[in-house]
Amino acid sequence: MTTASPTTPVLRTDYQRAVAAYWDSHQHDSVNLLLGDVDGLYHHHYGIGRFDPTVLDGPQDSRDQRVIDELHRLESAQADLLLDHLGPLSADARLLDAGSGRGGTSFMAHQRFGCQVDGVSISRYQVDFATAQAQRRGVADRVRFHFRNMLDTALPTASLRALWTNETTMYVDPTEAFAEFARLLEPGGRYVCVTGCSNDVTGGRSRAVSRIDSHYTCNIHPRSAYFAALAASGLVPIDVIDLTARTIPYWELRARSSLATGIEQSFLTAYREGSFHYLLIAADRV
Ligand code: GPP
Ligand code: MG
Repeated sequence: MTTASPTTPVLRTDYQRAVAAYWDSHQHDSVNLLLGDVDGLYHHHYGIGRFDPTVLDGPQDSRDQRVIDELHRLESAQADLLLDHLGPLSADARLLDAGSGRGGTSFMAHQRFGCQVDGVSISRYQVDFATAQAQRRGVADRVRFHFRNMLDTALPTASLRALWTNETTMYVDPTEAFAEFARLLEPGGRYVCVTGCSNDVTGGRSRAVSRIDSHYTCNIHPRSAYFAALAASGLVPIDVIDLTARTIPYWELRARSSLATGIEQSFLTAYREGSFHYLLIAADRV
């Protein structure tokens, strides 16, 4: 897609510079690279679905690889579920991956729908990594990654049939982001958000949620903030799916793997105590 230059610098604030620096410095994150090496889809999101408990048994020397394969399968299942909610799409539809990471969900969308996909990220490292993947996969003319801020993408107004955020809205103010998404979507266009959000009902942010924020330099929003921001932007929810119970097995398996990073118990605590939800929200632009 032709893109104008952003009207403001890509990194607008000290916070955004800190987030970009965090992701630019994550170049040896084996929990993501080893999973991506399984089939060349490098994800920066978590998984859903039951794991096969037999991966933990059997020969010790191949246990790690069995667990890696299984965690990757659950992460790709999450992306597949997200794509299921983009709606029927023809190959001439234009799509945006807002916070595209190393490109995993973008490539899956292109594979499934044949559409042109643009991804934006404020990490130059991630944009370069994903662009190299697009070249390796021979789809660089159809799947493109840009060093851009999702709050100011400079993509044309009403140019997109669908867009998604796969665990990226905890880095932005949802009101600002959804206003830009509403601008980008054509009338009737679809926005799908998968996110972790704190539970308004249990009150302020729990210790476990605060630990997750501090681990990833992010700012998890309350559930209510999503629906207020959607309503304010003319994005009308059609599906809201609580994926919390479906993501807990992923964290249980990850906690038992040699790739555990130390954040697993915080996710398990937050989800089990009910202070945190894993949600998919699909909304239409009116
Ligand atoms: C990172 O995925 C995802 C986030 C930083 C967003 C936080 C998500 C929430 C649901 C709160 P990753 O794949 O880079 O993380 P890890 O390296 O831990 O696998
Ligand atoms: Mg990961």
